[in-house]
Amino acid sequence: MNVQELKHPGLKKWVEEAVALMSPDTVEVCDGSKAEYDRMIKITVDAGLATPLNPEKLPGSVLFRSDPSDVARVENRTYIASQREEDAGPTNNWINPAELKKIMTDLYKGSMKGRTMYVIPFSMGPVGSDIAKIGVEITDSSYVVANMHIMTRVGTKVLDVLGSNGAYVPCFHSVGKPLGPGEKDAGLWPCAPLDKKYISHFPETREIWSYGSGYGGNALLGKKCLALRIASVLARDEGWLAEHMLILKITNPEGDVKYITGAFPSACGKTNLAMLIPTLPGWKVETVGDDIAWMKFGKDGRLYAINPEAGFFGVAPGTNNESNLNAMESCKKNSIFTNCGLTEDGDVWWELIGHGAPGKEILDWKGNKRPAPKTDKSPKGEEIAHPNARFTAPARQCPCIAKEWEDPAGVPISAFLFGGRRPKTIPLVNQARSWIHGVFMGSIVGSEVTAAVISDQVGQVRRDPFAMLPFCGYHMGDYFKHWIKLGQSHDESKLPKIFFVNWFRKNDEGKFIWPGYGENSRVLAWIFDRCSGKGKAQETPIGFLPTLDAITPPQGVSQGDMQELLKVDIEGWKAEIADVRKNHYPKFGDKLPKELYAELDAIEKRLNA
Ligand code: OXD
Ligand code: MN
Repeated sequence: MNVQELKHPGLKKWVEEAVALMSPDTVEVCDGSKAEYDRMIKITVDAGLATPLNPEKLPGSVLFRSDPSDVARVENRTYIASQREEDAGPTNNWINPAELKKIMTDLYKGSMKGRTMYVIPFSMGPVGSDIAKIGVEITDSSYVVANMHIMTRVGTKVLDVLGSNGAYVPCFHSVGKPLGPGEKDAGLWPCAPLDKKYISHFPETREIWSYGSGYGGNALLGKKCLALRIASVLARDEGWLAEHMLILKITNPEGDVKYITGAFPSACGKTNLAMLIPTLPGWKVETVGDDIAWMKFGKDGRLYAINPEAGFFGVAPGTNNESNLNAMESCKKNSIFTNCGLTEDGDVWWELIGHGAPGKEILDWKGNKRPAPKTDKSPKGEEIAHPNARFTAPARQCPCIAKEWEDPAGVPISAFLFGGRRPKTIPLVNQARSWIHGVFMGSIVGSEVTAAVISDQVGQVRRDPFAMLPFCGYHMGDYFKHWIKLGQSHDESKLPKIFFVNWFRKNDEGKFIWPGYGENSRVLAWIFDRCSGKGKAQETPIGFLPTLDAITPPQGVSQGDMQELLKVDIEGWKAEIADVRKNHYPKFGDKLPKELYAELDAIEKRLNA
């Protein structure tokens, strides 16, 4: 389709203005068809950017290698450009929007010369769902178009819903690498240098402008930019929730079903939990979403969640048949791999995939020939796959995808989980006493920083409230207030119950006490039962903990271990509370709701009683 055929005058004008600014050679409006996807892949293969994989092993799949400067989300180049700095808050990078638009307009001038501009109409959420939102991304990257086909719903069907005056979030994206006459990418991933990359959000005007990066959340603008940073602002204004949460469907042995969502910071096994294979006989766990949940109130006063995405953008290293068989199966075909190793037989390989690589040589993520590894481990810094190598796979290919995953009405949520990687103090599971106590728990989520994240903080606990630290599009203090207000304005008995979980407790020798993975189903079963008014619990100063006989320990976990996992570490909690009071809450200044200080005082009093 060409721009002249667009039936939405506002959209047409916006595209025409972008064309005048960015000067692409040609413009295409994406129709979302399979033929279009195949053409995008062919363009990238012809440009030397993608390698087709062995069709007998990974039919319909390709591997990309990005530029070494363009391998992850760039948080220090990500901006919330609200009119007032205080509306972005202390946890976001702020620039005055007019100033930022001026800088970026200069960068966008002629940035698409020698390239095609693609106009991608996309829906976050099932097309036409009341909970879904429409975005339109303008990009000069065929890699982005192909990924957006998998991660969102794209094309003419979205334009049909938009009609001639529907609302959409306009999203600009350019890799920032115009081509001169006759110039080609010639196998080099196009992007701009780090100090020219900008991932910008304008919350008041609901716009996204991204420049200079072609990778993941920097470039696939439906995901973190729209579905979290902009959507969190929409949700605040419209009375709903846009959260960095997985969505699970759980069925008990009697056939009763409940849905729960869970927020966890990076490197806490979120995708693994979303696709867990339960070890508890008779229980079934299915996936609705692995990263983002949008939740609105139904007429019955309950919260209903949709997964706004249509695919998984999963971290490859560490994923194997033991840790996540369902993810391995999801990316067996029609998938895009980025920054993985390439074996001699045309297969992908990554660290902790569960086996060495065949043959004599392998190409690493930079395209260098290396000896084929005999095991699945590499020394730190010498990895064959980049530690943030990814697979993009259609959610419908997941063997445990729930049949309701595309229900436009969403699924009713019974529980919220919060969790982090905490070697000490935080018990295996703890149920909040009330909504406000649960919001307090969410506001203090912390996780031990692993080597993969920020090296100078390794081993320390970094607070990541609601796992939204890099994704909240406004002041976190106001975000806490929004959660509190939702509780105050709805019938609490119909709201999800709130739980804090911790799969990562270690003993004094530094060994994990709880085996995690499928065994987490034992904890999910207790949570499920608590939501049905069952499940044995005792009231403690920090919340409701399972009684010692409420969770049957997995093999290898002794009664003593269970006691350790389920005890209230009074001294540890006092230190936790002191840290929140001294180092965490003051960051939010007078925007920190007084209700949260009241919770802090109350828990301290109970611990001292
Ligand atoms: C992600 C993230 O990629 O949270 O989902 O960083
Ligand atoms: Mn995420």
